[in-house]
Amino acid sequence: MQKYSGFGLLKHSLTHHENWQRVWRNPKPKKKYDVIIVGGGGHGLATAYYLAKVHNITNVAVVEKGYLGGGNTARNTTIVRSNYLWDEAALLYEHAMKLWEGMSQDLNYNVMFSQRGVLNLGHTLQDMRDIQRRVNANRLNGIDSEALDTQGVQEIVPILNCSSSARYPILGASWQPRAGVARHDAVAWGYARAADAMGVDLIQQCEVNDIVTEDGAAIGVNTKQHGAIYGDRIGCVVAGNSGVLAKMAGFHLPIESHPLQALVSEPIRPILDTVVMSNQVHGYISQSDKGDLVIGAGIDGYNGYGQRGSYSTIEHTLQAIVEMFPMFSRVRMNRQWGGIVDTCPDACPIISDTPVENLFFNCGWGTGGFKATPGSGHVFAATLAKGEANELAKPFSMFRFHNGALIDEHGAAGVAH
Ligand code: FAD
Ligand code: PYC
Repeated sequence: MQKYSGFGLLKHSLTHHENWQRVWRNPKPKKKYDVIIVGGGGHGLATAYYLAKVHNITNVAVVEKGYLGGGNTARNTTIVRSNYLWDEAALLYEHAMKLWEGMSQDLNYNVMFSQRGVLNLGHTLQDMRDIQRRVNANRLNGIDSEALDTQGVQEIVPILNCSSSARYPILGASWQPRAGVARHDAVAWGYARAADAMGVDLIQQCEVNDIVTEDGAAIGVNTKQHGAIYGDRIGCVVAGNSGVLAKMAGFHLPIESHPLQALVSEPIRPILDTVVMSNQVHGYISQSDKGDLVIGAGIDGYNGYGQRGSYSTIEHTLQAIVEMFPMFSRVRMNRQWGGIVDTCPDACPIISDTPVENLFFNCGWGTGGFKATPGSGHVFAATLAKGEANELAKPFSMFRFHNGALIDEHGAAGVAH
């Protein structure tokens, strides 16, 4: 390792920010593509990557209004797990989990996927019944999942307040050992770099303000910065703005947009080596590799597009954390932020064709889409390549809200919405 004196460090910090090589190109959009993906978050970039890699479709543009991975991908708390209740959701999230397990090798880019395990705590008898039911369902689907009692939880997290005199005593938890966290930016950058290398055009600072249609079919998008860009198929992956894009195309999605907040503390020494979530007391926490405590809870209850949130939610979240971890009461909080999440009535996503031919939507992941990123991209790429839903995506059609085939995952969503 190279050693620098204080002066050397200063010199290098001032001089080494030059001649950096671009990790991806900055192309001008072509007039026409096979596929246009609107939204350069993790899901959009993963979709582009798998279109090129699995389906050999490289004449693809990702059109992003800001910078790549600057939306919810940059704002989420990176919890990855696959312990969902119903077969349809469990299979989709487990598909993603398997891709997570090979992602750094596949992309040749370290996404720092850390399988440190996730605990979902139970505080009431009903919680424990629900946990047992979900663990059983998970195991039937081949997903690693265990039901723990209080002592089992305490062994995994000795610093958690498991006293029976706590206001909401911890009766047990579900435990998924293969679950964990990943480096969110690296996921976006890894997919972007690999997609670009296969010829995908990543077009940043380019906002779509209309869907161009002809005889009821989408033929392109109109953009503020570059005018019309045409495509045979259009995939919208614009978390937080899905309703806005659907309106441009002339239909409604059963989606509400809400702020979801998170915050991090000052960095402290390593003290928490797993992820702890409580739906009942309502807060969740992990510790990043830098040492910050990464904290969040549920959505702010009102609708909105402002990427911030209300004070009362932060206050409530920290009350929950201190209830569970009294020792954190003196840790100072460093930063707080919000993202906008698109929530569906059944807490499951929409991966679907739409009333407009050649226009597809991948949205409604609510508070829990980061964990799905590779699986979502993989099945959406297949859907866009074939022009019809891939097997894993079929149950998530937007038309399930017409025929009533809902998949209620509010219990497994882990975060209230
Ligand atoms: P984004 O990363 O938001 O990408 C969508 C992109 O579309 C954006 O970059 C946006 O700029 C672009 N866009 C929008 N409109 C237009 C337009 N008109 N033209 C061009 N581009 C446009 N999930 C988990 O699984 N685990 C967690 O721990 C977790 N924690 C969370 C914590 C917070 C505070 C938040 C806000 C979310 C959390 N989530 C979590 C949810 C997760 O972040 C999202 O479900 C996921 O990141 C969505 O990915 P995406 O690529 O679809 O969206
Ligand atoms: O879906 O596991 C989740 C989650 C945790 C925090 C936000 N979403």
